[in-house]
Amino acid sequence: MATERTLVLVKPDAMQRGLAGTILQRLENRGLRLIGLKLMQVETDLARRHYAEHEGKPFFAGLVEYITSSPIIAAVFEGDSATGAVRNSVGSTNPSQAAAGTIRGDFGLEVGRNLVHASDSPESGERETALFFTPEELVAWSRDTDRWISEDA
Ligand code: D4T
Repeated sequence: MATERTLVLVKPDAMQRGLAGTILQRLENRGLRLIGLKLMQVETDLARRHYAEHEGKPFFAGLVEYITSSPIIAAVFEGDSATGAVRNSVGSTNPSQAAAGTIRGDFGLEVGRNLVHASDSPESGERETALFFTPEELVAWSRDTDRWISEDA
């Protein structure tokens, strides 16, 4: 299995609702390794670049307004097949259709308040990580528990 990096954003609604710890804990509990973490206010320019693929869509302006409306936490998780694992834990884009047991399925109701962002491919994970973190802000480390999480560690 390939080690991947994936960017997670704890969005403004999750921050306002005090769900940041719960969301990060769920991902940490899976065995993914946290290698970058910051609390930040996203400015409009960064929001537009992060969501560039959605420019021109009817929900784009609302999306930029939402992600810049309150501080967020940006996190980078690393692990075997991290992208798919995080997406599965996050659940479907629209929380009303997300499976119970996922973050969106357990805590959300609407697509415009879907609590968390997760990179949709390893390539997006690299691109988005570089938008939110400098290389110096990422920490390479190993854990004593890694061999209990991955056969290859
Ligand atoms: P993000 O990027 O926030 O992790 O969400 P997803 O990867 O699950 O979904 P996405 O890229 O298709 O959508 C990005 C973002 O736009 C919002 N959105 C999306 C919306 O407000 N209305 C819509 O109709 C769609 C498709 C929600 C997530």
